[in-house]
Amino acid sequence: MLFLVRLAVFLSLCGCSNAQGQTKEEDTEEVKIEVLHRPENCSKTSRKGDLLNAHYDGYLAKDGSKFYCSRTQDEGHPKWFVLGVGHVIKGLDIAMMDMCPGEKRKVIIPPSFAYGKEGYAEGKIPPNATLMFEIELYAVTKGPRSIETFKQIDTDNDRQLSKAEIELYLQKDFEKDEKPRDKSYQKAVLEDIFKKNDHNGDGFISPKEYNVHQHDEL
Ligand SMILES: [Ca+2]
Ligand SMILES: [Ca+2]
Repeated sequence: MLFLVRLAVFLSLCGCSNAQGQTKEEDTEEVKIEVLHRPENCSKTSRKGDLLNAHYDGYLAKDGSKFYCSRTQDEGHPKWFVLGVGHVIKGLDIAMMDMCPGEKRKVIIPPSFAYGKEGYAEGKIPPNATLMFEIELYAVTKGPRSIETFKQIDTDNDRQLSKAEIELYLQKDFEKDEKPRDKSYQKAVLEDIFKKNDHNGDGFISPKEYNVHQHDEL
């Protein structure tokens, strides 16, 4: 089951945008982060590609009205999402970096990092709205696109994932799975991964194509 989830995320992340950095010169607006509470014991912090579990409340900055509360949805379960890959608005991807489990933050997100000129949800978020979020992070787990996973797949350590390396990784994952899979299914999965991730078509998946942070000691 875990395999299926991982695979689904692996496959679905192909078209994701780079949430950070690339649009910096676009404007001078920035995401403001205020740390409300940081646990004393903070051994690991959130990074791009990590799977996060968090509650967040969203408010319109102009009048403080609440437009979103994760606590009132899904029977109050905190939300799971992969950080830094566009699963949430750009501003939240930025605001939740380097956070430790148990940390609380208040963040101000300008419209260019939120819903922009268009607004969202039929005026629930009006055009050009600055948003304020209160975030409480519960858990940080290494996501499917972590640097650890990349290194695990890259058995010859040349910073490129070859078809053979990914095939081996899939093979191990399939073996963990209860149900036996035939070779053709595995081959189809492999082809699909390359179709969606090998953007320059050189037959390898680079760290960039895999979408992990370049400066994470690769
Ligand atoms: Ca390799
Ligand atoms: Ca490539």
